[in-house]
Amino acid sequence: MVWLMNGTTKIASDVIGSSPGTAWHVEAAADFNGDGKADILWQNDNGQATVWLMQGLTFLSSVNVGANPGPTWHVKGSEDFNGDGKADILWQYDSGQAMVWLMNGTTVLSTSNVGANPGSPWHVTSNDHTAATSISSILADTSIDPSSGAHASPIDQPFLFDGHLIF
Ligand SMILES: [Ca+2]
Ligand SMILES: [Ca+2]
Repeated sequence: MVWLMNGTTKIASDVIGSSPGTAWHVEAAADFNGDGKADILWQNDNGQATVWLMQGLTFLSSVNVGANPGPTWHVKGSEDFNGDGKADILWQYDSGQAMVWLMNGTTVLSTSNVGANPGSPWHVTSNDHTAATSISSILADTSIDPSSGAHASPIDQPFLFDGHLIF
């Protein structure tokens, strides 16, 4: 369900789409296709992420995002990390490792671990700009294959987070 708000006043609400079932959880609302309108990011209990592209309260289409990384990876939020106007996806693994998938719409462009693993007691709790800033100045040193979870070759140049990626 979406409530359309004017400030803190609810001006309309509507149920959107059909229920995908209890295994699916809304994780974030962000603009994936750059049309200025929020879309909805879901994750299934089995790990699969899916985006509902939206036109206001109208459901347009449902697209699986990338390969399923498995149930040990958790979508933690969505934020435009590289400033291209399209939402990216922030993940955290059970071990504590954070990862960002840079997206072009619903297509995964690249995946990179974010910084060193702080350990399993650490949990990403928010995807707002404060959280993006809180992981600023962390070097990302490896990339990861979302299908296998295996570390791939190190990226050529480490990048710094400062709300956005700086290459
Ligand atoms: Ca959109
Ligand atoms: Ca982006």
